[in-house]
Amino acid sequence: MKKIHIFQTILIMMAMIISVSCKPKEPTDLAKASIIPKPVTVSATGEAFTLNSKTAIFVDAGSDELTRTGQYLADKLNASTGLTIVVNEAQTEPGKGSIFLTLSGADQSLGEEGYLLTVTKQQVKLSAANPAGLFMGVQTIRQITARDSVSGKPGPFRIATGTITDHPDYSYRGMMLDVSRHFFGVEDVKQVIEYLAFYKINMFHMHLSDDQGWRIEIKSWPNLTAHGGSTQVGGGQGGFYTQEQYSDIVKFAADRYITVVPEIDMPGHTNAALSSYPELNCNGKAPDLYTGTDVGFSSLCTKKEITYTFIDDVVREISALTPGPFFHIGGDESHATKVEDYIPFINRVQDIVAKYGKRVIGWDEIALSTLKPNSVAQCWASEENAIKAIAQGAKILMSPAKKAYIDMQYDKSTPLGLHWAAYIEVDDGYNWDPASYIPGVGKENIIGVEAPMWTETITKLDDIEYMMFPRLPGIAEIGWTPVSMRNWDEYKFRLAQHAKFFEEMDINYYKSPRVPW
Ligand code: TNX
Repeated sequence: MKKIHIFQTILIMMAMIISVSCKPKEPTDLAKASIIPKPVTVSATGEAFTLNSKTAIFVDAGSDELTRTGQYLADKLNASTGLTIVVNEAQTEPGKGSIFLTLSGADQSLGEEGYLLTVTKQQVKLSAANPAGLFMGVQTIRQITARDSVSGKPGPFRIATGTITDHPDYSYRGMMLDVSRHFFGVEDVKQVIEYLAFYKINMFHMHLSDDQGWRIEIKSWPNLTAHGGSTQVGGGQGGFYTQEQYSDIVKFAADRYITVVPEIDMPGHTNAALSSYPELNCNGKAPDLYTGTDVGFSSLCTKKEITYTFIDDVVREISALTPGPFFHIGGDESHATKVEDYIPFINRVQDIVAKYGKRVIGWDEIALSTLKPNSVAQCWASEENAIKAIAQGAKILMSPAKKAYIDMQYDKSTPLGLHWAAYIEVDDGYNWDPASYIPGVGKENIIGVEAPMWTETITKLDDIEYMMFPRLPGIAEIGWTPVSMRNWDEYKFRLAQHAKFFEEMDINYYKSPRVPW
């Protein structure tokens, strides 16, 4: 009798445990959603919109651009939910069960990239003043679509109800990829761009030339790639993008509201070009290709006229393929160029870039020259140069190596990366404010923030992922979310929740001990 009683009790307890664990964990509190970057305002209404076989996406009728963004959302949601959501053009106001992307009636103060997301039990409505804003809002929808069952079976998927009003703090939120030290093919680059989109990064800076390799076809100077693109750090095969491939990357990025910023580094970091064309050297002799990792030993011959013909051709050809406003001229670590040669060189190159309708960005050393007021100094090392740049009316792009360099090792034990600037753990990379980092350089001087990924030690996509994740989401939040709303002790829990996205996207990420995964 007693035994039976105990047995019954155990059974009841087991049933209770099972019923508790099978109970849907309803994501009905929008305020608790782990969105990165953190939106400006979120208000929750405590219910949920359910995605099911009847869910459909609607976009304003007559816009291929909105249909494309709608399809992008459908593809992403279908991949994660297993549903087959389709995209329709809205002839009338769509009703129950719809996810509606619209530009009509939006508050213009949302700006270029802002959006308003209103979720009720009946409908998800995303509105924005511009298509870019809708795309940003789509990323939020992706991040708040949650599986509400813990039974292990797919779905049902839900979106918690409430309202999000959101817009970025800085207009330039970027990542740089060095494709020169090690070359990365078009598919790898597109994968990186896809990751950037998820975190609302809107600028992709491609470091297309350096001592170790020239990576973009220039039709008027074909040996740059034929010879100069033929190897890489360590002596491996190298590679380059044809103009068609580069345009394909630019288009892939543009479809995700990401602007490509091409960089041709000069006058230093030019051994690959110097090795391809002897006439670019002051002594007329082409050096051998270089596959080491030293810096500061090469220079275009600043006194030869052919150098400027060369630069004109390169800037002209690349600018013609680049719809974005910027052309990055490098300008860093020109230790092999005398400063009295460097200054007039940079001045003249700024004119060439202006001639092709582009705005100059250069590493902070360009502030030694006479900057055009619309030029941008990318601050990586020298605070003095940053001050010099703003004194000339130029703007600053913040990439301080001690904080924003995602090629730095996380700590002594992490296998990839360098540490000349710092070891940058995930919290170090998050805990800084671009607008108070350099005394005298305030928010009004800064266009935004960028995380450079130099690739001396990075040889494959897996390595890029390991260095990007989970630091890149932090840079994205620094660029998007006002500093007053940022706090590591709160962010780290949101970041931990993103492990599920990393896993879904098959990202090789660093499981930092500082993040409560
Ligand atoms: C410095 S940062 C460089 C690059 C290296 C990088 C490695 C900058 C403008 N120049 O040439 O790749 O350090 O972290």
